[in-house]
Amino acid sequence: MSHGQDMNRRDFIKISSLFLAGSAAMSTQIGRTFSGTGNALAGEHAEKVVHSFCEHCFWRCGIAAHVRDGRIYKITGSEHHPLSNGKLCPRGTGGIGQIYDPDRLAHPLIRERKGGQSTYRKATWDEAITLTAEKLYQIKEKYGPQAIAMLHHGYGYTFFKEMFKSFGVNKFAKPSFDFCCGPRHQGYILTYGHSAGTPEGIDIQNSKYVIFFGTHYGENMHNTAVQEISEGIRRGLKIVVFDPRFSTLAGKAEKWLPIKAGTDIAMMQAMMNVLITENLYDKQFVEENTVGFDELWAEVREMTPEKAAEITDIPAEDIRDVARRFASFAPSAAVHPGRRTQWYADGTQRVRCIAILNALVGNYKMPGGVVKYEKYKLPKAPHHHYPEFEKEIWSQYPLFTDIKPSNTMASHEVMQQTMNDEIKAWFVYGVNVPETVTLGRKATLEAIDKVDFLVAVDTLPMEVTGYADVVLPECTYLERYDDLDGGRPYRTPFVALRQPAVEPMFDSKPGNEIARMLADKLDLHGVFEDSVEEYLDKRLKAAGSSLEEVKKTGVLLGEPTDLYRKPGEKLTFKTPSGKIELASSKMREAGFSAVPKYIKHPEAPEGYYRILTGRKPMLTFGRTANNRFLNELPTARENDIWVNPEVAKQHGLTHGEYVHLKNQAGVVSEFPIRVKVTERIRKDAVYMVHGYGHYFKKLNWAYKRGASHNQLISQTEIDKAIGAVGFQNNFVTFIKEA
Ligand SMILES: Nc1nc2c(c(=O)[nH]1)N[C@H]1C(S)=C(S)[C@@H](COP(=O)(O)OP(=O)(O)OC[C@H]3O[C@@H](n4cnc5c(=O)[nH]c(N)nc54)[C@H](O)[C@@H]3O)O[C@H]1N2
Ligand SMILES: Nc1nc2c(c(=O)[nH]1)N[C@H]1C(S)=C(S)[C@@H](COP(=O)(O)OP(=O)(O)OC[C@H]3O[C@@H](n4cnc5c(=O)[nH]c(N)nc54)[C@H](O)[C@@H]3O)O[C@H]1N2
Ligand code: SF4
Ligand SMILES: [Mo]
Repeated sequence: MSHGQDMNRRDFIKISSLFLAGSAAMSTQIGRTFSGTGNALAGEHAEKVVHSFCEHCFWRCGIAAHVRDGRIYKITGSEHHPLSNGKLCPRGTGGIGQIYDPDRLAHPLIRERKGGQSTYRKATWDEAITLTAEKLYQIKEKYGPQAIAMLHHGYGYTFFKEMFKSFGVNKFAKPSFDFCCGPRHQGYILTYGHSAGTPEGIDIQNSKYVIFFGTHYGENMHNTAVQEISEGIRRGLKIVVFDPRFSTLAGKAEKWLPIKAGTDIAMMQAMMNVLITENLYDKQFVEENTVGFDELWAEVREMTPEKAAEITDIPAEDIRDVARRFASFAPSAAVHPGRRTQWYADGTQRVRCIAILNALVGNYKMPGGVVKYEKYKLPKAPHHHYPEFEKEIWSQYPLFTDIKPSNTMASHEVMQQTMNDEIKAWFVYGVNVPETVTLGRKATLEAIDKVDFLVAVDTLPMEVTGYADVVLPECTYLERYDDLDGGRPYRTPFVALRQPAVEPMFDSKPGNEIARMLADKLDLHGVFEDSVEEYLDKRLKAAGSSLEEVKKTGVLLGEPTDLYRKPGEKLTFKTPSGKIELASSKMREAGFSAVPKYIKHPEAPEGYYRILTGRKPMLTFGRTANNRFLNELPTARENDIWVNPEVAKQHGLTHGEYVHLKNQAGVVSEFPIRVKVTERIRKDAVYMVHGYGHYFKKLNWAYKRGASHNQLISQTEIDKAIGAVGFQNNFVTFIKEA
């Protein structure tokens, strides 16, 4: 077993009955929720509908929580919120399974050692907060504030961040940058001077032709995008999918191109080659609005479709055909930027290829092309009462600094600095570190073992809480206020409110209260002068509304963004040249190639297959793994390993049998995984959904279901420009059950 071998200091918690909420009262609550829906709907009690936003993924759609007798009995899509339009993805409705999860963290917990083994004892909030404050204070006194780091994901972190800033702590990191969307933010910023956005600035509503590289909408369920694509298909939108696997989206495409994994840059260079050699690009747009065309041409002129065909395993004729059709539908055509873009170490340049292809056809601010949404003009939060201090960037990666979100380092750098004794304490908000921070689970656990003090704020007994010294149980998003969701550009600019639909259950508390208690203990006076309601009210009044008003619908809407270019409009971009940078000056200055180069990635050893990963409609990794509402059927509670029939035959595997996976470094999956024999995957790769194989027994529903993707990662490559971590150069073979 790869976890918990070192039983000295930070052994993984295995025993403790105090941990669970699972009381008789809780079971009754669950029973009522699941079976009582029909009655509640027909009943005569007054119903309350509370408008808020979802936390089951980071799209943050508007929800309507339907409450009766103090209980939420269903969650529907808000009709007011522009990201839901009255609909939710399947996970959004499943919030009930999170709030009424009987495994929820019910009380603060403090680690204790008894008889040579660690256990948790139930603590009062005062004890847990006092211990946390004392430890953080001591570490800061002894080593300075730079010995403390906060890792965060999800939307409740903002109050903790305020608290830490006023404490002088400036090391913030989120794995969703370096393990997820870092390359597409930076790749876009380097090229266009602005991010690709969430939701992405692609005018799918008016597109005729959209090309996707990997991005697997339909399995990746980002609500508004899935709605727009399905409506598009009804309207005649043509889709092309480059994916080594026949994804759900590939099933809707006019063309599925089973590209060899890791060769996308060669493919896109060849498409550029066709656009340029056949004069299909928008010459005038390129001359007026871009720099670096000659340098780009010098790089891609050799990458003919014939050459790319050898690399990508896609026939030259198909490459030509896609490039020609893309140009013929342009400017109402686009290449989608994707989301989890840190596949390999060249993610930033791969996303730049996407941005460049769009620029070449001149689709910028054109109906159906690349568009730039605007934000709601929400004045900045009024409560920055911490002393002004120089914000230092702690990342060693030269192009990390341009990231818009206010993180100061990559999450894997927190691990590295912990191994070097520079960081002594972690405050972890909503990150299941052992399964998420992919330096390989083994390397991550070594860093966890090294850290002196670890606090986890979570809602469930996820693996990370099993390594914590203090566990602070936050209530779920359905039971609390958070800060406003007002910083995101969209077609209709909006500010969204998260507000409680019901009271916090058990002894859990909202993040804003926990942060306030910590601030008080640390004598950080004035960080949170107002109550959370007063604070939100002030912010909303500054925007011309009020908390009372916004509580009614959960959103404040702005004027629709003016999306399209006017004839003759002069475009400017926030890049160093003021133009779209086909050759990036910042990449060049930082010592990298200014134009994207194709780099060959390692191949699988004989008998091994590249592990690819993706998403499942009903699941968002740790957030939903234990959700009984979303994973009711036992078969849906695990993942499969997709294997091509020829490979299955070679290894003697049959559909439905269980195997262990072994990676190139000899790591064997802790739990077996079911084989899915399917033509839908190339012969040189296998595929599994991330978010399974949980090893903490306290997760009664998720424990031992399927195999962990993260456990099989032993080899990573870092994108040296921005510090994102590629983990797709890992390969597995099969070990048949005895
Ligand atoms: N091996 C591997 N690693 C990956 C990926 C992969 O595909 N494979 N994907 C990467 C990607 S794309 C991403 S975005 C990241 C995601 O990484 P994470 O965001 O860490 O993902 P989760 O596993 O969902 O962990 C979320 C944690 O937040 C907790 N949580 C849920 N709701 C709340 C709340 O309201 N308050 C608090 N305090 N906690 C809450 C959950 O219980 C869980 O412990 O992982 C990355 N890492
Ligand atoms: N239901 C659901 N939806 C989700 C999530 C979830 O957990 N559940 N998570 C959300 C999050 S945090 C993220 S980041 C997104 C991720 O979702 P996306 O950004 O859409 O997907 P990726 O993870 O980039 O890509 C997965 C797909 O890429 C293919 N692929 C793998 N390697 C290659 C390659 O080298 N080349 C090409 N062309 N294709 C390749 C895989 O076969 C798979 O189909 O989904 C979001 N939406
Ligand atoms: S896409 Fe689904 S899970 Fe994500 S925020 Fe929207 S409804 Fe929730
Ligand atoms: Mo992600």
